[in-house]
Amino acid sequence: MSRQNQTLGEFIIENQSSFKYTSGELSRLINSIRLAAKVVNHEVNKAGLVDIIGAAGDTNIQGEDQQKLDVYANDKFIQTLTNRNIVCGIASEEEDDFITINSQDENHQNKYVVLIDPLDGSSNIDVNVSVGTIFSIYRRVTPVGTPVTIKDFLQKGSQQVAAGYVVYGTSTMLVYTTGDGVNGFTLNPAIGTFYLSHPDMQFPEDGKIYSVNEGNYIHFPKGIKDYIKYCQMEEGDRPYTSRYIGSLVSDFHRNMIKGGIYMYPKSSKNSDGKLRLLYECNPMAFLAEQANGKASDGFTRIMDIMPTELHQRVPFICGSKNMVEKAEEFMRNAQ
Ligand code: P6P
Repeated sequence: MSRQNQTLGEFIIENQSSFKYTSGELSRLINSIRLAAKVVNHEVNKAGLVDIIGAAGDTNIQGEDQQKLDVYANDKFIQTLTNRNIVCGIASEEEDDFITINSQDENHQNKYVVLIDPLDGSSNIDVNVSVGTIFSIYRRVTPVGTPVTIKDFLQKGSQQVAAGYVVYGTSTMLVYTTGDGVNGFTLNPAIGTFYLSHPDMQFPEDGKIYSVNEGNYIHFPKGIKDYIKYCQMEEGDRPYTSRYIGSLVSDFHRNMIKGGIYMYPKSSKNSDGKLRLLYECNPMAFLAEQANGKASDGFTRIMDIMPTELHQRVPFICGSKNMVEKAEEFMRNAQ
């Protein structure tokens, strides 16, 4: 089949054989995310017209004010994943603990766990800046037929079977990998169908964009400060351009297309950085590596980090391979 204008559904069916587990499972997993993405997209796109923006009047375990759309997106992804009867557990930025999904056949036969950041960058909603959903999928490690446990969630990123994001931007895109490259699908809202628009996405090995919140500069480790100054220096192809949207999915997506590096380092304010290992850094790291990019905490490959708790944070440096390696060099030299 010509890949031009291939729909997401056709792509999944055509590529099921490359998914090393039972063929139908990939379809049901990604299709449930596809459906939830369309439902959330519909609400995100009319934010401001209806009473769906603003604070939900509650805070999540991170101590962050939950936005109404955060809660809405969280509910929709959990509902859709539950209904497809393939997932045995879900962890979410918006949920204090993981959720056990009691499959219709109460024997817990479902084999997958999903970890999600249902609406990343939600502080941008009220100012009409793009936001995203991030998802990470593992096979459970405890015996099928028993209730899911925390062990099923605390797996290294290298064990992911699929990961991706939805970016609700000037267009809505679903970008994902199952370990066989990264492909991007753009939603045609008129008919509610995702079409393959960005086959085989690759990070350029070099780039000229750096993404970091420079308002935290004085709190950064010396190595990060030195690298930022390196980016700003008049030399060779530098200075680079600073672009920071405040939405990881959007900064990542732009940098993957154009070349660039995203950094959320630890600082004297955030001793482990801000981003969560399990449902932000690991899925983005899986995508980055599948797209010939790189992701580390400045010293260690993100996907090699052994998680110890559901909402743990790690410093995050991700993007074009040569840019990440240069930043790591500055981090090593500053030790
Ligand atoms: P800051 C959004 O809250 C997020 O998790 C990422 O999407 C984004 O890159 C970062 O935090 C923004 O954080 O501290 O720069 O506002």
